[in-house]
Amino acid sequence: MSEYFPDIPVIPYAGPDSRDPLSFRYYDADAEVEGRTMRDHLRFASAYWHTMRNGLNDPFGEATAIMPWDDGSESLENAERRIEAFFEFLSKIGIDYYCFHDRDVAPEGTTLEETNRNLDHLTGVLERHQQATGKKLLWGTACLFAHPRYVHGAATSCSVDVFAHAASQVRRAIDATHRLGGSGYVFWGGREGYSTLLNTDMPRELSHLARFLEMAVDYRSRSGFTGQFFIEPKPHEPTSHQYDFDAAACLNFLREHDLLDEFMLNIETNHATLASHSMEHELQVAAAAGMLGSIDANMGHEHLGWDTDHFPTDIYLTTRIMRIVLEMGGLDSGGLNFDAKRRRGSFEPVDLFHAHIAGMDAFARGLRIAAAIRVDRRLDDAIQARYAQWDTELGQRVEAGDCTLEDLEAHAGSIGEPTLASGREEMLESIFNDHIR
Ligand code: XLS
Ligand code: NI
Ligand code: NI
Repeated sequence: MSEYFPDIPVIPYAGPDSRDPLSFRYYDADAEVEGRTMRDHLRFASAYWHTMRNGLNDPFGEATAIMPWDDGSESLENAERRIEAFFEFLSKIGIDYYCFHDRDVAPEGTTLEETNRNLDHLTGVLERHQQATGKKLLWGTACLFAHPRYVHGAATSCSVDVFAHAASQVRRAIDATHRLGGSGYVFWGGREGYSTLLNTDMPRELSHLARFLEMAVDYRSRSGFTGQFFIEPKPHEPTSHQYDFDAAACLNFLREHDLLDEFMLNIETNHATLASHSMEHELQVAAAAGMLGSIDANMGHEHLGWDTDHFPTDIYLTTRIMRIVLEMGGLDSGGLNFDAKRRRGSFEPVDLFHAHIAGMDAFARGLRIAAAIRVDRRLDDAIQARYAQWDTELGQRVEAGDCTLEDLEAHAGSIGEPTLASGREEMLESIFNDHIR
């Protein structure tokens, strides 16, 4: 097997004083935090579509990425070479998992039959590389947004013929994920939404989306795949309104269609910010419902209103994420998938390493800082103290549903104007800052 990254070693952990950019300064895979290794807490995955298929073009300019292993063709040989390069990358960077769309790894053929054959073949190649390297599939998915047939949507297309194509694609992508032992399967509704209500029957499209997911659930149980299904919310882009707008909208949709037990959510930072939420908000909404399953780890740019998928290098962000993950006891079958691409100017192959190292080190720091915040307890105690009145007899009665409006009016009449304490936001931010080191 040829080497695709010949000048790059297996990236070592060298400690915070290291000045070698091709070393981890914070991510020490086997170091323990709260009794578990960093590797187990973080469950990093690399996204095949960004790492291997993103040439770094933007709406104003063509691809810049140098990919010596890729001849630019749609041949199966080229697809195999990319997979070889990818597994070498995973081995050298020390990432255990990956995620992919069907079309990232296998070219579409001229007939459905040929397309399926291509996917089967390349799934076999992925399988062999997994066996040889010990790398694992975190989740698979179907690309239901790139091909022109999905211009009006896939499961929400105005055409039942397109719906049928999408159904076939999901069936095959579930099969591939199953064969590769994937922990999960993601539904990101790429073009499930609308551009204008002038041509859209929204209730009809939404009911089709529900039927589509029901069929996937049915197929999963019949096929014997036991992986977790995830829905990935996103508010807009490419459509101006996506049906899976945010965590709350997804939960509502799943509840309405009695699908809550079959899915969890895969929350992505840049999608949260596009929805005008913080990532923390989205994670909290999902976690509070017991529905936080996995994370697409990236971040946007404060000046750009697009899913720029930058690598997550902001330690405040990673700390906030890891606080919530630790609080809920870990990600279980999910992971931290770097749904992230290098900036257009970072076009050399070595930048794939720098970018992942930056994200992994930022999460390792976030994990340690979040654990320290939990030991310190000042922030948790402040929240508890803030709601202390609810622990009184009256508060407990209200929470238990054992109170009427008249009871409360009697209480309000007897106490006069309530006394309130400060919310102490700046003090709490300062305590948070105590830990950022
Ligand atoms: C796009 C999405 C996509 C999903 C997988 O914005 O984040 O990459 O994660 O289809
Ligand atoms: Ni994503
Ligand atoms: Ni995204």
